[in-house]
Amino acid sequence: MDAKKVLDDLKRRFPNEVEYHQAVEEVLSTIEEEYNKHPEFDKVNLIERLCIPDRVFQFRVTWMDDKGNIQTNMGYRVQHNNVIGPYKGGLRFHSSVNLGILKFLAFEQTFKNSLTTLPMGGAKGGADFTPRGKSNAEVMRFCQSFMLELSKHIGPDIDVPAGDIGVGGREIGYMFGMYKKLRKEFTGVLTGKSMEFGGSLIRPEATGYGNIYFLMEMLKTKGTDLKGKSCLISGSGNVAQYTAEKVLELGGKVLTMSDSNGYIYDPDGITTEKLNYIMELKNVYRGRISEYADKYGVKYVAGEKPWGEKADIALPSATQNELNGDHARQLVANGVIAVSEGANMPSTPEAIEVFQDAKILYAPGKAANAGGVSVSGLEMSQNSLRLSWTSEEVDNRLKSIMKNIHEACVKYGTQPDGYVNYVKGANVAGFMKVAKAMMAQGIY
Ligand code: NDP
Ligand code: 2IT
Repeated sequence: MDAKKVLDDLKRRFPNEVEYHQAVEEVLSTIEEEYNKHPEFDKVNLIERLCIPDRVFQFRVTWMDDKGNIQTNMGYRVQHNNVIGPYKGGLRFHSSVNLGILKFLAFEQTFKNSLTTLPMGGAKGGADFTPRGKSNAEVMRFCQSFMLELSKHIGPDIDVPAGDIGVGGREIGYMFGMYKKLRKEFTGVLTGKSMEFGGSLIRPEATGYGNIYFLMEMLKTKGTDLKGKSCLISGSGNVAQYTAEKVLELGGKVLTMSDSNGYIYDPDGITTEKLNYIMELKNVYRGRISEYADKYGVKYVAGEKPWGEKADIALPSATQNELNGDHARQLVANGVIAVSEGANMPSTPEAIEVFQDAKILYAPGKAANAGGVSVSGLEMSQNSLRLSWTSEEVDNRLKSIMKNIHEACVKYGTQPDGYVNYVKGANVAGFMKVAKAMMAQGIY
């Protein structure tokens, strides 16, 4: 593999898509050795075919706000690869959304979904629309207009979207309703649905819980667990909330949570009661995390990330590139023993290098946060069966999937000195399955 040429070609063809370049560069640098053991891959230019999405849809979304003004946003769906199953991946609604970000997310999703062992290809979509600050009626009109276009490209055996930043149960419900009306069919075309119409138990919890199940597997390799360990969590959305819930259940202490304006630091730890307040604040009132500091009289740091605080474990659960080299050095200096990513690509390449040089436990998002899409896969199975499983059944399957992903990382990522490079492990394991399926399906 000529990794430099592949990357240079991508940069020439898709200039300015920096997050996409970043994600591809990380994967190429870690799979190169394994790839080169298979000369048959290079003969069919497999790597370039795997790096470039199968197709990309872009469309204008027009909707009317509550004042009667006509608003436009850009909508997208990136269908990256479907060799192991229908395209699958979330929708992100946030003002920062652009094609480069969605291409990085769809690329990552392909490897992540391969790791889950379930039959799902990779995709991602969304719009540069932020639900925050909009009324329910505005969000509904936006979702309906978005689905008017998206519905042409998705289907239960074609492409199955779900949530991501800015897209939760409310948005999925509005989009599902519109798809059903347009197509006159009731199918499992979206996951993350409410329980009343085909959603799976544990799907809201799955990404956060799954990250902690993965973390527990990593800690086990060091003969330890979460009891008495302090954790820094960034974000206060879906992933962060259920990460915190599982940390508390397993005896850990949560010191911080954040949003895009700043973070709160609670030296006594966020208790279950305080977490319930955050859930209501964020999911019902859609308020700011600073209100927690006002209510409980703790420190709020505006405009900063929580990574300067001292703790045993860091769980980035907000967004990409939210933890840089300086943050990583600070965490390591403060004695962090593990970093497990709930968000997608939250650590910069420099930060990853710092963690790996310090030989701490470091799990990349595509392994550690795969629990969300795994339970989406289980939701698809339940929809196909027209049955629903109990919480316990779904949770047990989630636990065993996270354990399997951990084992795959150890298998492919253990270095001669015994250190597990989870980035390499996840990338190689995810890649090999997709590559073998691509080889079997011919050149097209
Ligand atoms: P939510 O929209 O529920 O929450 C996002 C949280 O991150 C909010 O606290 C938000 O703050 C904060 N945030 C968002 N953008 C930024 C930014 N640019 N800078 C700082 N903070 C930011 O999203 P999720 O919890 O679902 O997603 C969080 C991460 O987890 C994302 O990286 C997502 O891709 C990843 N993920 C999500 C999965 C899922 O099933 N939902 C599955 C796997 C990964 P604010 O309210 O101020 O915007
Ligand atoms: O990044 C992710 O894995 C998600 N946002 C979840 C995707 C899904 O289809 O459940």
